[in-house]
Amino acid sequence: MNRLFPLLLLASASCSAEAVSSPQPVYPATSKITIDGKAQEKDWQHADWYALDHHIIGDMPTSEDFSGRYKLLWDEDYLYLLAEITDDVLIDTHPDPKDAYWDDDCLEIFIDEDASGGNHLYSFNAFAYHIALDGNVADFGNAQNDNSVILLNDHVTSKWTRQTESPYRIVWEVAVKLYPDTFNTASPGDPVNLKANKIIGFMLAYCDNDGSDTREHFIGSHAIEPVNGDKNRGYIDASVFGKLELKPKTAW
Ligand SMILES: [Ca+2]
Ligand SMILES: [Ca+2]
Ligand SMILES: [Ca+2]
Ligand SMILES: [Ca+2]
Repeated sequence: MNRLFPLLLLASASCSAEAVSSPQPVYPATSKITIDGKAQEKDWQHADWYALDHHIIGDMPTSEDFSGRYKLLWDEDYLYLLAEITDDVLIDTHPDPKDAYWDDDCLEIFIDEDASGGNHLYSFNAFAYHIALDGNVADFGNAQNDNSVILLNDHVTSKWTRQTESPYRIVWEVAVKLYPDTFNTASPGDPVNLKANKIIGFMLAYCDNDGSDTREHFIGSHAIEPVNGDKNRGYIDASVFGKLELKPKTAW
C-alpha cells in the first residue's frame, strides 16, 4: 500500500465540513482532581486550552471586560472543567438563585449526556447548568412554564479563586456528574459511569454583567447558527452544542 495514502486521506478529511464538527478530544485525569479553584494538578497542565470567544448576546467585549478559555478532563464519575475567566466587575445582584440568574455573572455549562441533540427547554434531554458566583446551580425543570426553575446543586461541584485587582482573572474549577435523559426530580436515578470513546454534547458560555439591568455580554465556546437573528439557542436546543469524545487512558 502506498505509504502516503493514510496521510492523503487525513489531509482530505481535514478539509471536509465533517472535520469542522469533529468532537473535541477529552483526556482522562491520571490522578485525583481536587475542586479548589487551583489548577495545580499536573493533568490540568497537560490538557489543551479551548477558546471561549463566540458571540451570543450583546456586543463583543474588550479583553479586560470579558475574555475566557477552558480545559476539560474526565474520570469514571465526573467531567472536569477548568475555566479561566477575565471579568472587570463581578456582580451577583439577584440573591434568590432562581431569579434572573442569567443576568448575574455566571458560568453556564451545557451537557447532553447522549449527544442526542434536540429540544431540552422543559425536559432533561439536556441540561443548561447556570453556576452562579455563590455556587448555586440553576436550570429549568420539566414544568411547562417559566416558574419551573430548579436548583441542581448536587450535579455540579465548583470552586473559584481570583486575583485581587480588576480585571479579575478567575480560575473556576468544576466537576459535573452526567445524568441521562431519564433524570427527573421525583426519581433522579444515578449519574452515568463515564467510559472511553463516549460522545457527549457540550457547550460552555459566560454571562457577563457589570452593573446593567440585564447581562451585557453572553459569550460561548461554539458558533451558533442564528434563528431569526437569535443565537441564544443553547438553553432550548441541544443541537447547537458541540461534541466531546472521551479518550482512552494516556500517559500524556
Ligand atoms: Ca484543583
Ligand atoms: Ca465585564
Ligand atoms: Ca439527550
Ligand atoms: Ca461581570
